[in-house]
Amino acid sequence: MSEIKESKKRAKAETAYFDDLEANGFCVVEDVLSAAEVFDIRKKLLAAARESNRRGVPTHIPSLDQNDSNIRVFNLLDLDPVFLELMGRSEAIKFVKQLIGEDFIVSNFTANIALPGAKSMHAHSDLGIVFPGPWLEPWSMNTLWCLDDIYFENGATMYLPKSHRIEKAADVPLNMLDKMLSFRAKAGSLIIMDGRLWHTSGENITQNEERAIVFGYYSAAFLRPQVNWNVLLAEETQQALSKQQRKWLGLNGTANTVSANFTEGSQ
Ligand SMILES: O=C(O)CCC(=O)C(=O)O
Repeated sequence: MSEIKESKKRAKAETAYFDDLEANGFCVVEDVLSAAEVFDIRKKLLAAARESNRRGVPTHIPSLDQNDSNIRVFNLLDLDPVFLELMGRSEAIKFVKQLIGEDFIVSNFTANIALPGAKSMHAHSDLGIVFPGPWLEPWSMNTLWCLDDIYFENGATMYLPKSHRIEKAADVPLNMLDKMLSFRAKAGSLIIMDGRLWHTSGENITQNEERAIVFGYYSAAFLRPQVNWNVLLAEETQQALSKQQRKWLGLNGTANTVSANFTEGSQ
């Protein structure tokens, strides 16, 4: 295929993703990570989980999960540089800019590995966690890096269709769990999820299938991030960051007026 045809095809596909996001509050982009990348990142995620426990940050959080079959890994950006790379992957950032705009920050970067026996957490919208509402615009969004094939039986994330249109808590249906559907995606896919979409982790009812997903959560720069990167990132990690990464993590003096760099020195 000629280069022009190839780029027209890409532009058409991109428009379809943006249309999906607008209509459904999510889109699934397949084959973003190669099989080798999935293998490598998954291996590093398991090592990060071990290191997190070693540092005293447990991977089972009883207030989030009913049992220890959900392995939660927090502060991934401090645990392996591969996650800093994921944070800045152009395939994700183009959606962040489309949905939120140029002034965004990285609000959190975590993973959840659902092992057989994993149960669902409380249903929520990610924007609802950082902003009480009204939820009028996609001021935040999640990127779901699928490190396994994900589907109903192995606990794929479940979502409430069209719930990105819900503007206030009073309009969330009481029986939303009955109406939820599961994402379905191949390992290596990137799911883009509008921060307003209500969702929960699915139950893993398989005997021996694991479901690992890395969640990169971005929000408008005027919202406080879910975590305080100044505290969480080790000095060594912070020293190695690029100017761009520092900005996205709100590490500069102008924390939530990202486009104003007037207090920064040249780094
Ligand atoms: O693991 C999942 O499928 C969803 C996780 C989630 O929504 C969260 O950790 O806030």
